[in-house]
Amino acid sequence: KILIIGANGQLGTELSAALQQKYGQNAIIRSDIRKPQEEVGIFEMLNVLDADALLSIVKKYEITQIYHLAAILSAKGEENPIQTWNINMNGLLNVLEVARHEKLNKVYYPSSIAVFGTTTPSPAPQYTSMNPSTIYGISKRAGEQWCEYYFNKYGVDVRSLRYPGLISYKTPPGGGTTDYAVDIFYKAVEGEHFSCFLSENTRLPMMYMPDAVRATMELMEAPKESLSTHEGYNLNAFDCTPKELYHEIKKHVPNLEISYKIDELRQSIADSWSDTMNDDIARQDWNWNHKFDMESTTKEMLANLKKKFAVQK
Ligand code: VAH
Repeated sequence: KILIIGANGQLGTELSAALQQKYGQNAIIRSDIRKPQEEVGIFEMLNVLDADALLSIVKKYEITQIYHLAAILSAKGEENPIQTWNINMNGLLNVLEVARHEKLNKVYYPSSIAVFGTTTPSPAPQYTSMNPSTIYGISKRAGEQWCEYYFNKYGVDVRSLRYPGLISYKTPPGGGTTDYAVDIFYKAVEGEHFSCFLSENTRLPMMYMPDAVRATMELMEAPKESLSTHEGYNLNAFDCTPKELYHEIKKHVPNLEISYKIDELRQSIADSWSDTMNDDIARQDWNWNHKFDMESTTKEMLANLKKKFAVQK
């Protein structure tokens, strides 16, 4: 049985659906700190800081794998750094400890381009200098190292990916720096003006959610012997700037207008991240290959959001 912690989030929602699709609804226990809008399958309220509650869910459902997706993201995390550290770090440690003691088969831990910093070259190599500037990034880098440590010291098979900014249409993102790349599609479909909080030439790595979900499942299904690291694998698809994305969307939605209202905090965070990543190690170790680029992501997002809004009308 698989426990998903943070199942209501932007990634959690879609990863839960994909895992239920593959393993059946009764094999997946979704959990989050608040109830989801619509209940799909088995759901348990869970605050990952409550180690006892976590252990009782693991025992109740005979959990063998945990996908730990709960965290406070980059921009939001800067509002209360100590709380962000507590949730992101102690949440992970609770998961790693229960995995060790209950001898779980596998654990999944999402990392991010947020582990990179101003000393990281671009394209960011798999092994490189990392001095993250946000508490979110610091917690993700520390988390990666704890994962490597628990694998080497206790044999916990924990696996991780450094995601780019994720673009999706099912659940809005919360508190990230890359969220402009989701919001622009919503504004395009709603026929509204788009105000961008990053400057037009801010280049960031991006990925369409179906690629990110597939990468996660392929990594988790890869034979353990093929993995050369239990820190976060670099995972790359495409990179773009707000200006490039705007002009790509405009090909399909000619009347979309954009203006720029820079958010200093998120601009400084974005400027500290690498423009793009080298993901050769993921391609070598477990045959990673992205399917969506900026053009196909744009087509998919517009088509799916139009359907979503048509239904809601
Ligand atoms: C954020 N979307 O912006 C998240 C992610 C790539 C960054 O971790 O914080």
